[in-house]
Amino acid sequence: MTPLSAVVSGPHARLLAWFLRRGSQLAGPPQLHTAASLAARSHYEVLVLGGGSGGVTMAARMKRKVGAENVAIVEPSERHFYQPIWTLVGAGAKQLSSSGRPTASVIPSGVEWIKARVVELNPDKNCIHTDNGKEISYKYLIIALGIQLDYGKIKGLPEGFVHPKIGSNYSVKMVEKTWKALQDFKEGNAIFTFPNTPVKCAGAPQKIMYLSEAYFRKTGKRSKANIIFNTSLGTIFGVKKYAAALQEIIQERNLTVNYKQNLIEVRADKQEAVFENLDKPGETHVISYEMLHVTPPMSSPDVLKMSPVADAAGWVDVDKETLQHKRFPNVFGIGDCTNLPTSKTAAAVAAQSGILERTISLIMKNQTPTKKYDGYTSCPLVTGYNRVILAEFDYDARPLETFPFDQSKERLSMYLMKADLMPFLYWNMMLRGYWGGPAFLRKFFHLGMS
Ligand code: FAD
Ligand code: UQ1
Repeated sequence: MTPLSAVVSGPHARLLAWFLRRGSQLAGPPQLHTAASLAARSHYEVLVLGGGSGGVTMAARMKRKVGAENVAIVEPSERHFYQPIWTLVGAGAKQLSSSGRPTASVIPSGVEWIKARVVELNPDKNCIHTDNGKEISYKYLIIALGIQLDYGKIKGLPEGFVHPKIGSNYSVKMVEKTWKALQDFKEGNAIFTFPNTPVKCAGAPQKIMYLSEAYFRKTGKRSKANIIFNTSLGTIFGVKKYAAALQEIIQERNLTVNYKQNLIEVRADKQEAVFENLDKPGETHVISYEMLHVTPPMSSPDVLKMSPVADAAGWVDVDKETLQHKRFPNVFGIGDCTNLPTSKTAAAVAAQSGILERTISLIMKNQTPTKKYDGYTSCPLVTGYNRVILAEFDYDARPLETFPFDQSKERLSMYLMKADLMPFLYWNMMLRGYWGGPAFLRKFFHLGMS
């Protein structure tokens, strides 16, 4: 059946949109989203910037607080992606198609989807501007714009991606190229990089190295592969307990790790990568590759860098416990675009969403926020096609493990959780505002333990 909205345009469309909204307010369950809004209003009680993990999750939670008709999400993309599965897509263990759904299907029903890009924030006037020339005002603003991929900061990229033997799990456009490069590998250096910037999911750059090593072993190519992890950092992982477990794996599997090495140029036509030594400025060296996995430099989205909500480094400047903006009390931040001093993951976003819901509820009642975010984040370190070390930790890089066993050991159960349970939980619970992280499970499993 053709939806009514598809055959109506012009002034009738606005009338129809108003009618549908009104109908949804009056007549029980609201309409399902089939398209971006026909006629967005210019004011909302709660305006959410970004319809990724944090944006959709918070819109679902805010809908329950203030009603769907009072919430809108500004998001330009037609598709919403579950990015954590790209690690497995790059290794050929999952299909790319399983990672995406239409944005329309994840926007909570009745919530307005403003299909546009935010180009300016004006928190002094409680409004934002979009790339289609609209000004939208709000009572409360939630910023969830994610992190920006800066491939262009590496000389020779992104244009170098037209060549074979190079891929990147961080981009929907390049993730399948990783799998192709793995399959095409014959003999030589397989290089994996980690940039000199904050990144999302700091484990992902090395997860694909372990998967590649396992793939080479499985296909009889291991003896022909020299596997190298060139990282800008000075350690393999920021939490000692998991770093020790990873170091053992690195030794056992004969992987080479070079610290303080930053990728600055890719000569993809010649299959060469150029690194600078961060300890010796000006010193560079060139390595030939048979396969290159690039983790790009990342930064705060450009629209935030120059905005009044940013700190000196460009991130949304929020209180690390309440997620309320430090200078604009009706502005809040969640996820990768914030300066929360924890590792940027969807797991962290889940935990933050429960705290932020509580913070906003109290602010709405003119009360002081009470619930405090402890920095919980989690990184399922995939170390093979059926093995995961489940890192979970807080602001102080202290392990904060959910399960009553040592999570620094590689386990099949944790792999199944990462590969199958987590996507289900994400689409069906987190995005609907019903998953605030595993703290309740942790408490349950640790009942009676000191
Ligand atoms: P996003 O989900 O990225 O959403 C940001 C949204 O803002 C996007 O939809 C974007 O289109 C929109 N946007 C950007 N600019 C504008 C603008 N100007 N106007 C309007 N909208 C805009 N996390 C885990 O927990 N576990 C894992 O195992 C894991 N593995 C990962 C592996 C890879 C390869 C990658 C890439 C990520 C992984 N993550 C993992 C990280 C996780 O995906 C992110 O931390 C999470 O999605 C952050 O949510 P967010 O809402 O902050 O940003
Ligand atoms: C988690 O909550 C989460 O958010 C949905 C993830 O993102 C994909 C994760 O990877 C992990 C590990 C968690 C933590 C959940 C449990 C059950 C430990």
